[in-house]
Amino acid sequence: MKRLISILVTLLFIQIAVFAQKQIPTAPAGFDVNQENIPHGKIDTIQYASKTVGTNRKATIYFPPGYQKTKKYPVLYLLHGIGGDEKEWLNGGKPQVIFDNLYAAGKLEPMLVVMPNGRAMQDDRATGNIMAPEKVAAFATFEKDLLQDLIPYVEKNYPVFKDRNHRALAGLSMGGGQSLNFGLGNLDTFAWVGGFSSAPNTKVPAELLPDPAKAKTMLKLLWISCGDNDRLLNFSQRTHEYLVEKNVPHIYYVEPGVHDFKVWKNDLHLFSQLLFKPVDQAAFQKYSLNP
Ligand code: FER
Repeated sequence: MKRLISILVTLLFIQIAVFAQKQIPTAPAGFDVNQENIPHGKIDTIQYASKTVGTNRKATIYFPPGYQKTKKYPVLYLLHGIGGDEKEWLNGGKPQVIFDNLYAAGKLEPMLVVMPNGRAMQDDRATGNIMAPEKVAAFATFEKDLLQDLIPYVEKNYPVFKDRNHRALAGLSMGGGQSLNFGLGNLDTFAWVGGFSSAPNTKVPAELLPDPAKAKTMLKLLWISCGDNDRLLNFSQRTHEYLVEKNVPHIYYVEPGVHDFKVWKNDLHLFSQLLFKPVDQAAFQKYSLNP
């Protein structure tokens, strides 16, 4: 009996030790709660002429607290999911609250955040059958709109840096697939890439990253995250496995959760703090459950 108890106690301690070792970072309580007594950023809607679609298209934009036209900023392009539009992040994720809080804590490099409509077609509203083939195809068409219409518009009209080291691309679900596809497919344009709960539009790994050596030298940060109970986890998992096989440094962050804004807000909180700062690849491990 004594022996049994001592075995059980030992097992308990091993459990505790393993648990302690495998804590992954998560956003602290209150990270997404509006605080009245701190400086707040500003939100605006912009319109740009899209040659790709042949219409004027909308995007929302968040300016950091203390924004000054005489300064220069890097830009995060932040993409929505299949049921969303240029307002989805603002409505569902309140990124302005997350960012305001991070700025107040001195944890964010000042940046503009542009939230476009990633459904690049004439009627780009998220109405009717959002899974209709032509609507899904419009998420791929957005690559051209982003590169040839939106980014040039932003860089012509706002005080921003115009090089790859100062452009980040990230998104949730369909927007995560877009970010991986367009980001890794256009390494000359983006150095910081993040896919949150990336959807089935994510290219298969060998197409996504045909030249791992090039990606390795060019990428500052490649972030892949997903909730552990998300039915789309396999798209992140297979990408991660390929990156491991090809030795491409990246963060693979699997967190408790499903396919929802609780996960994406946590991702945004963690991912945004890494942007446009010196990168410590050794610290990537702390986001992973794998030793
Ligand atoms: C699919 C399942 C999910 C799909 C897209 C999604 C195009 C996208 C989900 C989202 O953006 O939240 O089969 O096919």
